Amino acid sequence: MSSRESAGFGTRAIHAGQVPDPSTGAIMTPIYQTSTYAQSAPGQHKGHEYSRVTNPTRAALEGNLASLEGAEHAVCFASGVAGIDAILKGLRPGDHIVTTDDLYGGTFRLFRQVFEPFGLRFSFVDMTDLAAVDEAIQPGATKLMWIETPTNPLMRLCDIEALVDRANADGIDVAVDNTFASPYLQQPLALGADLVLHSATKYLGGHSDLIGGVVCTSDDDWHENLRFQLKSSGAVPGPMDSFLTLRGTKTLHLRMQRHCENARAVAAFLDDHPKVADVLYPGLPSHPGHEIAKKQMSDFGGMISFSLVDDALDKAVEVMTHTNIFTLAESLGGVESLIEHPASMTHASIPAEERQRIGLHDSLIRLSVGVEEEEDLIADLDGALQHV
Ligand code: P1T
Repeated sequence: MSSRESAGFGTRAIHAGQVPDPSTGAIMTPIYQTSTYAQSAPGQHKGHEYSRVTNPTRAALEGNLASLEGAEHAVCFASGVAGIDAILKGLRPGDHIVTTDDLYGGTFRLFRQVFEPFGLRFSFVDMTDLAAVDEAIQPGATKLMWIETPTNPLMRLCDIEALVDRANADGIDVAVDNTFASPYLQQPLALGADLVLHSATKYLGGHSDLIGGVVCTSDDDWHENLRFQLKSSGAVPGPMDSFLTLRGTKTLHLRMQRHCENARAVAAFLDDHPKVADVLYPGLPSHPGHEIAKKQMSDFGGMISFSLVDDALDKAVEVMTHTNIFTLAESLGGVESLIEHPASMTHASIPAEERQRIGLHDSLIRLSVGVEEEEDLIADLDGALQHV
């Protein structure tokens, strides 16, 4: 390992996977905007044949992200859901998956509406409840545990180490969607997980200007399978998006520090506000997952969900339509603060009765706290809360 690759997180964020361009010395990895590569004779090339299979800009990004997750391999996809899709295609009809019942709506839709009809079987359980996980496991049939932590949007904390222990006892592989935490705050592979998935659209890219995904693993069989899926199904990120993600990760450590600081202040403000009922933020000592968060995360992240004392949809809409800095929009993890309504936006594909069952109320508001000035964010929310 070169010293760059064994260096601290912030140094690897900037350098891992990258060398100055050998032909020009360009510091930034070029955007290799090409579909194919000249061969001097059939099969004789400089490492790349066709950009669905490999591309130098994407390869640099994969080297960078593997380093940040402490993985042997990273495989980049055109979106987060394309990465999830590739993992599930490594399973076979009849295989059973145990997953969280609170998870990104698009993941739920992919599981329920795409893979169930192809014969995969899912149990959606509250993974903060180890007894419920235990009960859901079907020895021999359960092949994968799919963990999201913190969960989207209820901010539940699943104990990765405890779940890995339970999975290992039955030879079940464990995948962790690490999108909300980012590799800066949480390293699931070091806790025993087999696969880590990111929507690179979020904190990795960090600037709300791309859609991307990545799966990191140190398991050679999974790596081979993921490469096969990428090559065969073709959900590849383009060179421009790979470049933008690579540029984003250079400041990941700095941005995450500020996201955490700002979210801590916003959560404390909301927690004290007379019109706010529940504040779901793992950094609050009152959060039921606070101790688990302290154990497996180095800080508590930039995501907060909250509900109002007056638990009515129209009141939540008043808040969401009266912020000036927080923009009403789906997605998260960018430098700018966003506010959104999970029930009608990011989680609308989860049936209403299922949302009610897991406690995803229609009045729930989700914040992605950006890296603006803390006092401006608090003043913005304070002003919006005066409308209810
Ligand atoms: O949007 P895409 O890059 O395909 O990533 C999907 C995805 C996967 N996992 C988690 C935890 C996610 O939050 C997402 C995407 N989420 C949103 C768009 C959102 O606003 O929650």
